[in-house]
Amino acid sequence: MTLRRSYERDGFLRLEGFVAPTACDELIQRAGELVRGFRPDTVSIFTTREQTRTSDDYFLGSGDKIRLFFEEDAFAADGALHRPVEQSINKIGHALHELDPVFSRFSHAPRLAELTATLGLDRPLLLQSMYIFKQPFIGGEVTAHQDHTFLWTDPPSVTGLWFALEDATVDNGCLWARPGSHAEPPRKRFHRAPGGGTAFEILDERELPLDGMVPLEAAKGTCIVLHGLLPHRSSANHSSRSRQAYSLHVIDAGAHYRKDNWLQRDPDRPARGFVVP
Ligand SMILES: O=C(O)CCC(=O)C(=O)O
Repeated sequence: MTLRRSYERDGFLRLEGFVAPTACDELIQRAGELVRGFRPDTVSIFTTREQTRTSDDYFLGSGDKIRLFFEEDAFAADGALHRPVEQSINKIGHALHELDPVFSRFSHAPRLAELTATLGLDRPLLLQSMYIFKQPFIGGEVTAHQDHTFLWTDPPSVTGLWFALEDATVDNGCLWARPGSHAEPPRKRFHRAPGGGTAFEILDERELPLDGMVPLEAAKGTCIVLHGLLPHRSSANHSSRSRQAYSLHVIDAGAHYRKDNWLQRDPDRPARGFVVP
């Protein structure tokens, strides 16, 4: 079966050995440098459970910047960090792919353009990048969601390229999804609220089904491609091993990107394709 047919059937692809171990290590090292250079004047926590937490200006302004977000469980009751800052960050988002030279080089590799062309994205635009630490002991759960909820285009086009930079297993919080469930209609749409902050527009009251989800364990170097309508989740990491991953979200330039999507860019610096002019 071709890659395209397999992707259309399952809503995801697991491409083992897509990234060389040395390239994974280069991204891990660079993310470490960014964290060590972080001097927080803003403490923003990333969680998929509480919508209000994601509404702060630091988050909403991060679409074309490099910003760091803390783990929810990083803080003691008195507000102090339990652990050093490098073990307390949930993720870095959301424009590493264009602002950081190391991540930009990785993200614009011709192989990624070839992959998205194979999947049928005619005019791919790199919209969002995230470096996800899934820290040992405190790495937070990511509840079941469809990426289309957050990066809405008409028609749906968002496609996730998720790279395991370390082995991702059930123990340290790998991704889970049910093959074929990208046929599920979108349940909700996350958008900027007219009065400020963000809100969910409920389109279908039913919860996303968790039944039948299987662990997408991924050895270091694996690329997992995720269809924008595929419900997926990951558990909290209670193990002593981190589960670092880099995730890129690509949309099709031929699809309409809503003006009230949470991620907005400086109009003078629109999202670009794989080829840097
Ligand atoms: O890495 C994770 O645990 C979740 C990532 C995810 O949901 C995504 O990249 O769309």
